[in-house]
Amino acid sequence: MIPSKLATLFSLIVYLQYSHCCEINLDVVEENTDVCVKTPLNIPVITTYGNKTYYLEVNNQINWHNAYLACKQYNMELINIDSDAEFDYIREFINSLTTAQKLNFWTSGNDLGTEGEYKWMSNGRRVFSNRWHKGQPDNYGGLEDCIHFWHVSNVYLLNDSTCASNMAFICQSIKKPCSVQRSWQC
Ligand SMILES: [Ca+2]
Ligand SMILES: [Ca+2]
Repeated sequence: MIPSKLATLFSLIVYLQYSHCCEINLDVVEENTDVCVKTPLNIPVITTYGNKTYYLEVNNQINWHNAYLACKQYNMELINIDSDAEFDYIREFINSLTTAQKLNFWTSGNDLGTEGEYKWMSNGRRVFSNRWHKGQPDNYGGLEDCIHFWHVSNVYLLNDSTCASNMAFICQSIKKPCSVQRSWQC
């Protein structure tokens, strides 16, 4: 076999052996998978309030639609906020994070269905909140349909923004985190 073909064959063998390499493998312990939720393993920031468990994704900033899908992949929901007390708890928790983690966070609130009629995507309920930044929601430029925790002047309150913006996000679940173990394929 000529050297070039040998090199191609070798490359193919290496690819087949390591093509899955360096992907985090979520090995969720099988027990109680129907009553617990898989939590992602890349340094999750987790807290609880009432019967909810929250996962704050501070390592990846993505648009609202992808944030919604990411939470679904974790068997969770993009956060809905049931009360101002819940908002205040989440805000205080975010304030306790490091400076680098004090990001803008997507919620599931949006008026994509009907302009000006804000609902939580996770449960379909209307958004009733007294925790808006002054003058918000303003549908600025006619382009803002998704609600997020907005960090302005060192204060977190709600704002509507363009859904295509990339932000951190918060997933929620009423299920408890499963036992998980971290493993690498190579
Ligand atoms: Ca809007
Ligand atoms: Ca706005």
